[in-house]
Amino acid sequence: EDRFQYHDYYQIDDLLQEDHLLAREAVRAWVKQEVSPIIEEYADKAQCPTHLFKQLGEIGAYGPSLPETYGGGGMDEIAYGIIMQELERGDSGIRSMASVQGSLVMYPIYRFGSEEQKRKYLPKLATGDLIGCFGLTEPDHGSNPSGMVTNIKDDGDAYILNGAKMWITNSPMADIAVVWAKDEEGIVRGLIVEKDMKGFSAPEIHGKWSLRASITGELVFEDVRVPKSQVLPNVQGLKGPLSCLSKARYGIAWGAIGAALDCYDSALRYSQERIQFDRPIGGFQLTQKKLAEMITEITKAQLLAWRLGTLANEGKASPAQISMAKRNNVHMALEVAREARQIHGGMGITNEYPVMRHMMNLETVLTYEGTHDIHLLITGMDVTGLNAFK
Ligand code: TGC
Ligand code: FAD
Repeated sequence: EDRFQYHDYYQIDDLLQEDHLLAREAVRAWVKQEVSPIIEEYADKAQCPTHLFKQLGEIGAYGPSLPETYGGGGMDEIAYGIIMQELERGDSGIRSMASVQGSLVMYPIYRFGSEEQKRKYLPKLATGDLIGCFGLTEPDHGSNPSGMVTNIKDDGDAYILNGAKMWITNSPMADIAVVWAKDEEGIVRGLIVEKDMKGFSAPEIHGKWSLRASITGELVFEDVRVPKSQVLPNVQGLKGPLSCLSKARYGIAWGAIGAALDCYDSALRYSQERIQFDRPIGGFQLTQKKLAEMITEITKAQLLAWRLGTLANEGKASPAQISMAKRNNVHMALEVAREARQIHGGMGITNEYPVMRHMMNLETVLTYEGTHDIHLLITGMDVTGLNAFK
């Protein structure tokens, strides 16, 4: 049973608008009804609840802050963040389904695509009638995507695409893939590759102990003939994919708070109900230290996300500010999950409670969209002006 109660220790809700709160209530109710009752079973079986792709479209989880013209939600960046938070309260994998579709597939097509591409793909992506994935990472190039070897060669009215992508969320299910590849001059270009193009396959990656309810795969391109009309015309270079990552990282900075809140809430309730030495374990100072530090860190993360959201609404959130929030909030959530796991004692390692699942999920969230250490180096570069990568 989903007994989740929200926690807003610093009355941050007072800083939100009516439409933010309405969006939150709607997504929270959906998660409670559609995600919580099934998520442990899907995670246990390492299966993706694919029936939720359409439903996520119906609740407006795909591109909530993209303009309505092509099916986006027309809301602001704070609404987008809040929706990601509610989804990740359910499961990081469910939030992943939505952040990939909205920020990594719809956003690049919206921002860098031709009018024809926007009309063809965006409305169907917004409803979940089409599923997309985003291929940047390669087997030998993860943190350093500029080293990518996936490439395109000119062939008249098409490009011939060769290479492979690794760790791609949704890929085995996807109808289209936004793929980043180098042209003959070594310039990174974006292409929309369709599932049935000859020479393209997307095998599933098995054996994950994390994000088990999310489907992950490879993208393999063997002389795939991609018409030139499938190239995103309005961007060249790594700033194409990196600007999509900024959008997704922003959503994750909010999303991770959802996972942390679920763990804290479960631990708080358990600490009040679980009796040892004839008293609730929440009465022991050591348990209180854990809970007090958890809510302090959650509150700090909520304030960071809110301020980042107001900057994003003004178009002023810098990539380095987004990195700081992604890194801080995901790490915070992982620490909260670990402490919550301890408070639940032995029960904490079972799927009777959500904490171990969140904890395992957050190990991926700490790594994808730029690892914990890569974001630290981005902050380091921003404050010193010195680049540790080169
Ligand atoms: P660098 O020379 O720094 O930058 C190249 C160009 O890009 C611009 N730029 C950005 N633009 C927008 N947003 C950002 N965050 C940007 N970061 C950089 C930059 O200004 C430059 O523009 P220009 O005009 O001068 O060309 O590039 P670099 O090769 O030195 O890279 C630096 C580094 C290490 C920070 C970057 O490579 C990086 O962020 N690495 C981490 C890779 C990563 O995050 N991969 C994520 C893959 S996708 C994923 O994980 C999806 S999971 C989704 C889910 O399931 O939820
Ligand atoms: P590596 O880059 O090999 O890093 C290994 C370790 O070395 C890390 O700890 C890292 O911090 C450290 N390291 C690397 N360089 C430095 C340095 N300069 N200084 C200090 N330390 C360094 N990618 C996509 O493109 N699309 C997706 O949809 C997608 N979904 C994903 C889903 C899952 C479940 C997972 C696990 C990953 C996904 N990724 C996706 C890939 C993800 O973005 C990469 O895993 C991530 O960028 C790290 O790359 P890597 O795994 O190759 O690790």
